Amino acid sequence: MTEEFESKMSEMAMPAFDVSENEAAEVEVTHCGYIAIVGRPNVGKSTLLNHILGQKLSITSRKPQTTRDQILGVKTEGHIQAIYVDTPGLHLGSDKAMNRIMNKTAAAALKDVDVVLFVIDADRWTEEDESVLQKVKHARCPVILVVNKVDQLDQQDDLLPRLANLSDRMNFSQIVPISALRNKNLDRLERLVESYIPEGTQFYPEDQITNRSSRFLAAEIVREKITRQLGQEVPYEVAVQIEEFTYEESAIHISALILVERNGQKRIIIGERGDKIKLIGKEARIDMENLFQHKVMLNLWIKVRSGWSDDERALASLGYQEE
Ligand SMILES: Nc1nc2c(ncn2[C@@H]2O[C@H](COP(=O)(O)OP(=O)(O)OP(=O)(O)O)[C@@H](O)[C@H]2O)c(=O)[nH]1
Ligand SMILES: [Mg+2]
Repeated sequence: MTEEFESKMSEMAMPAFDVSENEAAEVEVTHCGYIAIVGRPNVGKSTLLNHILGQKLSITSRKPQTTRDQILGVKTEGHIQAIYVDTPGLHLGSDKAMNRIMNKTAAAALKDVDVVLFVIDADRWTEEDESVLQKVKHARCPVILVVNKVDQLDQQDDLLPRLANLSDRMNFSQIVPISALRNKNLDRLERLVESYIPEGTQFYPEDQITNRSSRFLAAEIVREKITRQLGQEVPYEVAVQIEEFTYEESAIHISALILVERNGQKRIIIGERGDKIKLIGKEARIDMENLFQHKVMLNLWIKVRSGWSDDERALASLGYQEE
């Protein structure tokens, strides 16, 4: 392009009348939409959300049933706001109150969204995936099948016949193979998601990344570190309550109470001479400092309250409500 041509083009782009900056902003078309991330436990839903946001927001672990509450991750890029809804893994089995609440939370996310990301593990299709599929079929919006953990497949050329098989299960809008952990193909997935986000006013300011409070995020970080320390113990039998959260110029002071079901769990979490709880505290503090961009002073307490994860009243007091 010659300079002369460029300057002519910019002249042509000038408005014929004077529009102040504010008025120009008002006529800009914005997009905003909700995207539900669903799937059975442990397929990598929260990892996917964190990598899309480029920030660790939702906790993850090798154990199933890590995510317990719905959590929103907001990504605003220019005129498009994508509001991702991370959900607890939909699962079969146990009818404890906590399990019922988690399944309901996940199922509710399928309503009133603009796109559904149905996440599975590339390596296998299980009975639980089948049960999620039956729920997803009732969604009244496009469903994208996200085939995660492709990095774990032995031979990459295994993938095509697998994808062809999967496409027979339902009329998916698209099937996208990815590796959330290794950031593979996430760009493509995001562009695809954007194409389904309708015009609309943006709900969140552009620098807001979640609907959750700092207290909630702090409790989740502690829960993640504990879940990672517990062996075969059931992660949903641990709850964390923030008793103090005070912001000061010098540091944020946080006190967290860890509730467990059994004495054995308390012993594991404390560890020999308290070495485990120290490690949990240290790792949690580092994550909190990264998230809040501020120095954190963290205190941890631990209490046994048996039966709380099947006790409706105890659950309600911790913020888990059955409707
Ligand atoms: N190899 C590999 N591992 C992954 C990938 N994505 C997630 N993971 C791992 O899978 C495990 C489960 O990840 P999460 O993100 O906690 O899974 P989730 O679906 O949110 O699980 P729930 O909250 O329990 O329903 C973690 O150990 C992740 O590191 C991936 O692309 N490749
Ligand atoms: Mg999760």
